[in-house]
Amino acid sequence: MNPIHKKVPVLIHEDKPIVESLLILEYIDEVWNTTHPLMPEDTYDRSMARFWAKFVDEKVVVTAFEAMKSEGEEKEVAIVAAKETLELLEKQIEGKKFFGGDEIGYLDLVVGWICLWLPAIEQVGGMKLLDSSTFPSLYQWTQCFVHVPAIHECLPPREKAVDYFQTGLNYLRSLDASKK
Ligand SMILES: N[C@@H](CCC(=O)N[C@@H](CS)C(=O)NCC(=O)O)C(=O)O
Repeated sequence: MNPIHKKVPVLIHEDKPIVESLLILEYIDEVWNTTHPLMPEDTYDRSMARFWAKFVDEKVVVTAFEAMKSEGEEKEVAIVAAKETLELLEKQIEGKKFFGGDEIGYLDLVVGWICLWLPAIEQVGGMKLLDSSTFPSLYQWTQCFVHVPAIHECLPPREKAVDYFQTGLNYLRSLDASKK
């Protein structure tokens, strides 16, 4: 269903596959055009939401993974880089309940992984990236987000996420060891 990247998620609708998480969200928003749209109504706000979604995908996710898997001095540098990206997100959520305003929207769903995956990444990487004193608004947002009933109901258990990243890290380390 995803012959180019061979990755999940894939949404199958009317026998046709839709791939890439961000595109899937936009597709859902357009097809099931509900009274509660995910995307902002204003054109400029929509392009900003897409900008920050891309930033989260390409920078926040990548720097957090890098901080988890690196070691020694490299890890220190990677942790600083990861915190710099979180700082930029912190500025985006300051003074707001959700990225989408009073209700969760597209960008909240895109940032949502930091409520489950990030703590697991931190645990496996033996480091802390998102703490409540450095990033009070982002931390507060995580608390609001996980308490939205629709989110709360479908959060997988944290141990599953920890297992996932630990297995991935062990695999990467075994590849490194076999190269030496
Ligand atoms: N940019 C893609 C990333 C998808 C992705 O990395 N999926 C991972 C799981 S989270 C996957 O399918 N990995 C399997 C593999 O790489 O073989 C998206 O947002 O949908």
